[in-house]
Amino acid sequence: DVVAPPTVALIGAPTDVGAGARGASMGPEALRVAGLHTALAHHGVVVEDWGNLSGPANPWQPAVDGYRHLDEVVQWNRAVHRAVGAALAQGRLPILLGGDHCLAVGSISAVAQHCRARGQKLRVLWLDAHADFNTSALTPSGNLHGMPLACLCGFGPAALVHLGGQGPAVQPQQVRQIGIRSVDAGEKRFVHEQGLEVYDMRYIDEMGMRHTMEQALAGVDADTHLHVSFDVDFLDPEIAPGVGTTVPGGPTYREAQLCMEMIADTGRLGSLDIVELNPALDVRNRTAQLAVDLVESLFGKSTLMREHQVRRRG
Ligand code: HAR
Ligand code: MN
Ligand code: MN
Ligand code: MN
Repeated sequence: DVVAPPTVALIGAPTDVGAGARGASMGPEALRVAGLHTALAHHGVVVEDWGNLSGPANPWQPAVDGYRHLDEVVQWNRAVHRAVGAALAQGRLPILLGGDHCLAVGSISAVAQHCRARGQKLRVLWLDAHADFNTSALTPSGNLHGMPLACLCGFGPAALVHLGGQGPAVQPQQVRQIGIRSVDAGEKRFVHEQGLEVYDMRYIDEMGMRHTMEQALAGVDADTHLHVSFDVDFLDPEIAPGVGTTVPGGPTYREAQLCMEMIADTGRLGSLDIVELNPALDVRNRTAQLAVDLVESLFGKSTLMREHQVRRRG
């Protein structure tokens, strides 16, 4: 059956207030320069560019009570929450162009509110080298890009935990973490304690990306809204050097493509974050180009070819 392609809203959030390195603030422009708009349009996706949000500058201060730049992070996330909520209310599929990963609090809290109001199930796929499940007590850095998933699950400063109204935006059972290979000691205990479903690199090595994605997508049905939070450092740094916190041993080009293709096959993608791209550390914008290439697969680049093959093979 032919499903009408979605109308996408690109929402830029040019900031690095949650990160440990400067430069992710240039992510939205780098993705535009790499041709995100035309790449999606090429696959029949209608694209609206909603431009960039604005917010406070990066004050580059040390942590206070376990958080760096908490006020600035809250302000940026309020802006993201509002814009992503507006896009969803207008039937758009929001793509958040980060910016660092702290922005997922605003984005996913808006998605969760939207799903709750419509009685839809929400599944969050967290593609990342890191678990991003630190708290002020556990963090080694105070950088809030290492804490967004904990905040969304109810563990963090009130201003972030309650961004989308009372109570946590998501429950750990709604989340699948994929590609994880750098978790701090206290964070690791907390991830287990909260029962997050983690498909780390060891799992992907042993079981393969196909089996991993079958597991991570199990139970996704016609009633499910899939949110993909794509931290570009998910990818192996050999192919994606343009990120602030590289960790060796990530998915290869084809593993990452297969991951995106299997998400596309569900037809349930409802919203997307592209975060942590750092053009200051990139090589001739190739990480941005790779991110665009992968997002094309997420929107069904391979689908026509596959239908053709399946038909031929009978
Ligand atoms: N776990 C470390 C910390 O909390 C590093 C986190 C780095 N996070 C990201 N996002 N790049 O995934 O400081
Ligand atoms: Mn194409
Ligand atoms: Mn992250
Ligand atoms: Mn990361």
